[in-house]
Amino acid sequence: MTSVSSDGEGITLTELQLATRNHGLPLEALRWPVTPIGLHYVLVHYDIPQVDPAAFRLEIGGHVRRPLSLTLGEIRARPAVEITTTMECAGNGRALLTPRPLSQPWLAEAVGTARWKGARLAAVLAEAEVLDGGVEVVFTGLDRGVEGDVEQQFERSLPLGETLSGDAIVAYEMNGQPLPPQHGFPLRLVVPGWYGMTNVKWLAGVTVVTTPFAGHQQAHAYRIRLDEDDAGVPLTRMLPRALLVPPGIPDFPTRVRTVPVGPCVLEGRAWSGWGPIVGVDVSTDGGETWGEAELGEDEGRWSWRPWTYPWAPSAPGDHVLACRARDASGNVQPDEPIWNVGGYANNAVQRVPVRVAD
Ligand SMILES: Nc1nc2c(c(=O)[nH]1)N[C@H]1C(S)=C(S)[C@@H](COP(=O)(O)O)O[C@H]1N2
Ligand SMILES: [Mo]
Repeated sequence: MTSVSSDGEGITLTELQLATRNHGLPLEALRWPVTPIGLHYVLVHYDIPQVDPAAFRLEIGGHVRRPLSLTLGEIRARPAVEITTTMECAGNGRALLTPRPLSQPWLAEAVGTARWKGARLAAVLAEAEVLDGGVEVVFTGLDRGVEGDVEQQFERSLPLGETLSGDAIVAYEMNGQPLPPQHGFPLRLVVPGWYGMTNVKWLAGVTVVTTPFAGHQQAHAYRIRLDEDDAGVPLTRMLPRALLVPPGIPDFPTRVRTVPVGPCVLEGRAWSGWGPIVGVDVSTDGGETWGEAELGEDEGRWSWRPWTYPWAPSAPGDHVLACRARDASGNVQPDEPIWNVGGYANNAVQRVPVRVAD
């Protein structure tokens, strides 16, 4: 059961413990089109497993004609694809909800973009020959823990159609290097456009099933539930979000920004799992008035899109900067979040207070 903070309560030790294990993208790292490995956000529910690559096998089974047991060498020997993909945790924005659901307390930084290289999932499944009657594919990680009083491995499923038609890969490289331990060494699933939890790390099992998977991460977690009695709807693709690189210089430790009077260029990136970004609006007065940002180069279907917005504050004073993205499916970012039990999918507009000084 997810519980919430009491009214006005600061971060709890439980949340702090998660926040020191997992980390976000420092927002200034939005400047890189592909996030350097150590700056990509990390989210691990249980412990990072240590995996012996020589003994490792990926088991593909369940409702298939030819179960496969593949070594890393056999997976690497297949035709490789490399995709640049923006990945965001479904819990991004959770700590800005009131009351605050008690879990990893993300603000806005649970995102990153990487070049993932691997073998096409659809090709691997084709080789195993999925039998008639298969409805979903379950992806099992090697990491084990207890969640909702249930001992489990981290496991999630996808509808069979998504796995056969989509761009999903089983990835063994990130930014040209073997996966680092925290990002799933030696193998992880990458499903472009879907929220982070879909991308099962330390992937060891791919199982075709004939009834929908009802494991904890599917049937209980990662659903938008408006209260504890609500069965909810599953989270799938990432809603649009724009983030800006906080301009100027930060105060230590509060991180309040100071920007000099005069012209500057605000910059950031925007993404959506529901279609290309078609526009980004920027406000320098806390959302009262908006102007349209200029979109930068399109770096590919699944990669975030850069944007810039010129600004020229002429006098000292306090401002609240804000930005919001629109995608080709007509989704826009809301001003206020919709509260839900798990604290998911809060893509309300980012607000960055800055102090303009002489
Ligand atoms: N096996 C396993 N896979 C996992 C997780 C996990 O805890 N165990 N966390 C998921 C979640 S919630 C997210 S947001 C992404 C984070 O991926 P990253 O740490 O590579 O950024 O991995 C997903 N895959
Ligand atoms: Mo996540």
